[in-house]
Amino acid sequence: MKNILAFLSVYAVAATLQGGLVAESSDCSSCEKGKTAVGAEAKSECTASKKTLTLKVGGAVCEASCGKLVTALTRLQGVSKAESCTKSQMTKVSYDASKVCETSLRKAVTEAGYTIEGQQVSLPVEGMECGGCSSKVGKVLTSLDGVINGSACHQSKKATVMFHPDKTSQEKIIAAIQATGFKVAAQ
Ligand SMILES: [Cu+2]
Repeated sequence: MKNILAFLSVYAVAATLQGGLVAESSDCSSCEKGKTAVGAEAKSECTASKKTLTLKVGGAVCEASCGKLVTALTRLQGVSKAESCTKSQMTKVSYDASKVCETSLRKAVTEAGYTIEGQQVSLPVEGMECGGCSSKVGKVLTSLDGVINGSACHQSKKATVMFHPDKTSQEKIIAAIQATGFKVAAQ
C-alpha cells in the first residue's frame, strides 16, 4: 500500500511539472519522492540532503594553506560552504548529499596535498538517563577499532566521535551504539 502511494505521489509531482506548474508542497518528504522524477528543480528546494562533514586535516596550519583547502572544497559541485580553522585544524564542509558524496570531499582534501587525521561526528543518542549510561556508550566508542576518541553526554543526549574514515565508518559506529541498547536517532 505504501509503495502504491509513493508511486502515485511521484507520478502526481511529475505530472504537475509537465503541466508547467510548480509543485505545491515544498516539504522534504514530498521532495525526496519528487527527486527521482523531476530532477534538479525539485532538488534545489529540498533541504533533506543537506549535510555537513567535519574533518581534522593535517597540514592546514596557516591562513594560506587553509585558504587553499577551502578553495579545493568549494570548487566541488554541491558544496555550499567550507570553513577551516588553523588552530583546531578542523575543517567543516556543508554540502548537498544528492550532488556530492563524502568520499569525493575527502578525496579533494588529499588531492590538495593534505592528510585526513580524523573525521568527527555528533550523533543524537536516545535513552541515556544518567552518567552511567553515557559512560557505557563512551566506553564502547573508545574500544572500537578506528576510533580516535569518543564520548557521550546524557544531558545533551549526544555522542561525539572522532574516527579514522579509512578504518571505520559512521555506520559501524552507529551499529556499535545500538548494540549497547541505546538508539541513535535518525539524522
Ligand atoms: Cu543511566
